[in-house]
Amino acid sequence: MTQEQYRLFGAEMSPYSVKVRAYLRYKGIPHRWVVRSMDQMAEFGKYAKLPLIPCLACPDGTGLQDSTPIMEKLEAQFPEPSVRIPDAALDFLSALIEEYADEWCNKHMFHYRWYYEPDAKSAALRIAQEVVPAGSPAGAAGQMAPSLEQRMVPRLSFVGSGRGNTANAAFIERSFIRTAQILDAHLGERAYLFGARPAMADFGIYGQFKELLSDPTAGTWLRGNTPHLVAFVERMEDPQALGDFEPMANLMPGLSRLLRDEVAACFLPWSDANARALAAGQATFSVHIDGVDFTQEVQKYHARSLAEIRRKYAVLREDARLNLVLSDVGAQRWLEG
Ligand SMILES: N[C@@H](CCC(=O)N[C@@H](CS)C(=O)NCC(=O)O)C(=O)O
Repeated sequence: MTQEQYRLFGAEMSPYSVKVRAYLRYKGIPHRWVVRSMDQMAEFGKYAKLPLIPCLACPDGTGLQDSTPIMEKLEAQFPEPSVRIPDAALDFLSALIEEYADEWCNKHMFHYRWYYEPDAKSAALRIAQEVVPAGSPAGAAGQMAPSLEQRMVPRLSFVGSGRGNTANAAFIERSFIRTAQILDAHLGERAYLFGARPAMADFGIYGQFKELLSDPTAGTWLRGNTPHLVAFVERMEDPQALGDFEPMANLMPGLSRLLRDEVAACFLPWSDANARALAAGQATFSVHIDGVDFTQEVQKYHARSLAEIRRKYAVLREDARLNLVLSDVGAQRWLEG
């Protein structure tokens, strides 16, 4: 390893880790991928303030965490090839879809990974295989997997899912199928979400769908129903610019569907209700979306990221083209906060 190299502590099973890895690859930033296995915990601990991956160890000895701020910070240092879109309105939509992917498509991902027993068993074994120390005896991962599964299944409640919570589970699956179908149609006409090169949004969507694709139930459905989305995930493993971003008029038919039916109809009202409940000191909250009363535990992190996307919108509040799109799809009121 050279002194100048970044090291990305992550895991193949972590959507935010593979998201940042794809970004580093696209930018051509020299880096080394380090699986945060049990024998890397001490090294990881030198850089990570929170026990979360990804964590980027920088050549100056500092550590960065949280995928979106990591990419924003690197973007300032390594401007080309840019993942920011010169059209400010489209660039905001890219940030909004990235936020949607990180915070809402993660519900799809986490639900499918742990809700059905065959998926949970498969995920637990694959995670165990990644984290067991090098040189462990054969069978060590298999021994570790059941306890991992036992620890993770109850965490379905963090995303509002849970075995026995059939109403929420059906809601999350409907949202997943709708999202995947909209993305598939949109990606049938272009290589990336905003045209012939990747933007911030692409990395967020890729991270969650790469994981969904690796899990038995969701992966089988995606392979059978959404070939363009599957090809996109494969392309994003090592993304290359193939041309330019497209103008707004070309992109809006597909993006409007995603923004209307998912971002504005489900994600933003849910995130707004979560932030309000947190401010009111509640432990759980309920919100009526997509014809369902969706109830779940309040989550602190989502409130912070909602505040951040609202801050980004406030900067562009006078952008008439952006406001037209956001009001047309029903997203504006949620962004005004
Ligand atoms: N908002 C964070 C989320 C990071 C996160 O939730 N990471 C998960 C894995 S995907 C994690 O580290 N969980 C605890 C663990 O695996 O030990 C980001 O974008 O980086």
